[in-house]
Amino acid sequence: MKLYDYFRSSAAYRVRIALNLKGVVPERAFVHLRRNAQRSEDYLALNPQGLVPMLVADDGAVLTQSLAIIEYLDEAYPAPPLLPAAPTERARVRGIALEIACDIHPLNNLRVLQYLKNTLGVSEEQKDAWYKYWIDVGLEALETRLARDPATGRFCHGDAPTLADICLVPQLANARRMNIDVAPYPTLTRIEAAAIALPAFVDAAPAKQPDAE
Ligand SMILES: N[C@@H](CCC(=O)N[C@@H](CS)C(=O)NCC(=O)O)C(=O)O
Repeated sequence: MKLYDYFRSSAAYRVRIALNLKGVVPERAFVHLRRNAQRSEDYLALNPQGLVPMLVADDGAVLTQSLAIIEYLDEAYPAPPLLPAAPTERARVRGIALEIACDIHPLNNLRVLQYLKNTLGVSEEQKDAWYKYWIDVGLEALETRLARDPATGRFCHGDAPTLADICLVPQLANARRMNIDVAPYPTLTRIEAAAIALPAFVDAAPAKQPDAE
């Protein structure tokens, strides 16, 4: 199994956490996003979307999209489970994960920011304001939802880490990297503190990766 990774990618960070929780150690390849390696001919031949992460499974299957990769890992390596057993609980966890992965993260992706700046000509300040705005809109809704829902426990769902926490931790790291104040999100930061006490989360952090700069 080979993971195409980049230390600062929050989508790849999700997959690294899942691999660590499962105790699976893949071969690694590093795709330097700042140098546009994701748009090289070789990489696009494997993944026409030009995004990381990508996982090439042992049978040669090329898997893309962090959530699909994580669900593959959960099915191939069932322990510990990353989704609860009951259908409504699974849907809740997926809903939280998708809130982050579909409604926050894509708005702040490198190619979107590059388009804003290089094609639409927005200033650095306007680009940063866009970044902060969409993170705050997303985190505010997630904070409200998790704070009032009794299904929230030590983690986003109950007392064990799930797909939801796997998405939350990289998104908060991303917000912090952009100097966004996370103090208005006490439930999210409480859950983050519980998660980053676990070696699987610690070892997946951007600064700990071999390609970290
Ligand atoms: N929905 C995708 C998002 C993947 C994604 O946006 N990856 C970013 C890094 S976090 C990327 O490769 N960006 C390269 C670019 O924008 O050119 C997933 O969950 O895997």
